[in-house]
Amino acid sequence: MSHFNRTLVTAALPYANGPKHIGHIAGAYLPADIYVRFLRNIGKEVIFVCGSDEHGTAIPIQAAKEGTTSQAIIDRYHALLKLNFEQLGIQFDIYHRTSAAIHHETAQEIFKEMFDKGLFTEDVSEQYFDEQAQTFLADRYIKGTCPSCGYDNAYGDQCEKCGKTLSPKELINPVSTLSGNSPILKETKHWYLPLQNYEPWLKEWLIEGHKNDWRSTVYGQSKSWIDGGLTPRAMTRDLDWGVKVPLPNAEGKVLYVWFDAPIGYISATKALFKELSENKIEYAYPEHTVLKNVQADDWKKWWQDEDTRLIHFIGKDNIVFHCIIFPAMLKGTNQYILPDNVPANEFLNLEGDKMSTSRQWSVEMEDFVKDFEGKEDVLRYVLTAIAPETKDSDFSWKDFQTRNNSELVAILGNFINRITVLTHKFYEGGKVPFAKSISNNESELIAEISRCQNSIQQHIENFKFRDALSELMNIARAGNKYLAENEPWKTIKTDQDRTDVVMYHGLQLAAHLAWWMEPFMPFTAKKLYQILNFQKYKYQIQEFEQLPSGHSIGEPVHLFSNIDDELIQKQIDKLQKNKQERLDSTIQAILNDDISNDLKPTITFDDFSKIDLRVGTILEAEKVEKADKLLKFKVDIGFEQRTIVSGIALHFSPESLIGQQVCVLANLAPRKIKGIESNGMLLLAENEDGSLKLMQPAEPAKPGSKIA
Ligand code: B3M
Ligand code: ZN
Repeated sequence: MSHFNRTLVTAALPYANGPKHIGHIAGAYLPADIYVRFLRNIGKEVIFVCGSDEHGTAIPIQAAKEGTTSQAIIDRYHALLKLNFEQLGIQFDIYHRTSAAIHHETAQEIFKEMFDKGLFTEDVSEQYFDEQAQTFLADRYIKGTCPSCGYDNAYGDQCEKCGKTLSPKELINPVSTLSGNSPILKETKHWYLPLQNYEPWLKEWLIEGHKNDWRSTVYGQSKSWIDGGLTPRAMTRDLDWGVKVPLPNAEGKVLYVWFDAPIGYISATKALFKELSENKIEYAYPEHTVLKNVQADDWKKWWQDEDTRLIHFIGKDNIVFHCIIFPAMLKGTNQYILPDNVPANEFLNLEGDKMSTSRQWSVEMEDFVKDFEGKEDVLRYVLTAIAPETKDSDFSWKDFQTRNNSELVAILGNFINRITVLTHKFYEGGKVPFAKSISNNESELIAEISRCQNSIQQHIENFKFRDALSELMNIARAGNKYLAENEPWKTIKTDQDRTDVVMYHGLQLAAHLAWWMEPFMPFTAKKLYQILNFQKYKYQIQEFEQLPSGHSIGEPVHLFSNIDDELIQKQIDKLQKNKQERLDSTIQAILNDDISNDLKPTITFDDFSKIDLRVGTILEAEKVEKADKLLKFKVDIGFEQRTIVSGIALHFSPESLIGQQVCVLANLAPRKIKGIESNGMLLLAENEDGSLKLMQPAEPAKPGSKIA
């Protein structure tokens, strides 16, 4: 990688619609930060841009939920996210926002450019429209019954119950969430990016060109999208929140959020250079000269010069946008560079379950920094150690505690503490001793440190941060082993020269650790620099000696401290409490809404004994033609086989019911349904969410058995 020079790093722009959790940090922001810090440290020209994504329907929906305006929502969460990132040491060069004027201008400019070049197609289609609210409805504003599983509250873009991706027109009985009315279909015009036109180029650039250097998960997902065939994708929406479509007769239309959001990377870069050139912001890293004395126009070399590498850090749910759609936009304009790599991470689960803020099964950044003040690096360490780089991984509080206590405290912290305490004990003023003649042990130590360092660098350059971190810990392990084997606390009594050699080497190792740990644990590195009375800019990557003989180190301080069970239990309890509350409220909802009040009038035992319930076995099940909701069954009830028609086709596939046992009301008078005589009725339980469950004997029973 040494041949490249300039690198532009981006991390996904988080929606400013709520707090973000540690899964987001592990997914994109932390690996990006480690990468950037490392490049800065080795003197590469690099900038790191990010910002809040403040458009899309997510924002007005959150505003409605909180009973406030979209503007209030983005202001609040933009400030919160910016603060939380800072608190965790995520050091962007700029944290911008897509509501900024410079972003609106940039996004409109690019749209207009593409429009003028004839890169869009126009299409009129029918979309749901709420007559009362006088507005077209974004997919998320429409709810209805899922055609796949029958769930009543499915959204226009997805059923949250069965996970199926939907389009609003597939919903059964669609309802507008704005007014509660059924929406009508109305024609509307939109501009589409004909992705199919980019297919030949994508095959060459992505499928051929990035076969070997992109992560297989990223490459695989992108390739299967392309292989599945690309279709035109609407780049505009009927919505009143977003970047206005810069064309005449486009009132009430805004750019699709996934059109404008990635352009946010470009506008953030523009804003960075504009502000720097006007001296509005001071550059954070004085030792790093890349952003000194810049012109507003310099953003261009970061986006338009072929020598710049562009790297997008994102989570796996954003892959198609960064690997296919945004590159197609950039390619279309023919003015910008394309991403060199998109090291997307998989998902981080929490205690074995999917992390989710709305389900209150998450660790929010804002909570972590409050509950674990001063332990930001522990989080960075753990999230890197378990980074979901190749597959989903799991965060658990117990593991967090163990990694702190038996890795950070027991290995890294322990080494630093021993070497610095001994230095003060053995040498007046904590002075680094002079090493006279070295033995094999020292050569081995030096070789091991240098092996680890090369390996860390290689892993970081290949976006393997987990492996890089484990090699960092190997340096500390080598230090502990070296001290244990050479026992300077013993030799001090007999052999001053030998003690000096060992202490000298141990101290150099500590200085190396400070520099190499900085990308991963910047707060701790800072502490260690102080303890060693050393500075980052003095580090010489090619040298073993960092602290010359005679250099005085500072006072020893513990880098890490144990996390006790109580603190961890509190977090576990909090999660369990949330889970219990969620369960309770679901049960409450069932009790309140559906089950409590509508009890039918009392009947006598005689009335009850008129009912003849039997166990039946379903022998055949098929759909009834021209009746979406009906299924026709042949049911064995022991002494005979019955034909029964039931309105449950939206809930079950016929095949799944064959062979199942079910309770049958056997003496119901025959009824004709769609021309078929139905003899009896299948009994089902209806859940609070409208889904149905067959009433079955807990153990198989003989068909015809009486139920009483
Ligand atoms: N805001 C989605 C997300 O936060 C979206 C990313 C935009 S990156 C240009 O996952
Ligand atoms: Zn569903």
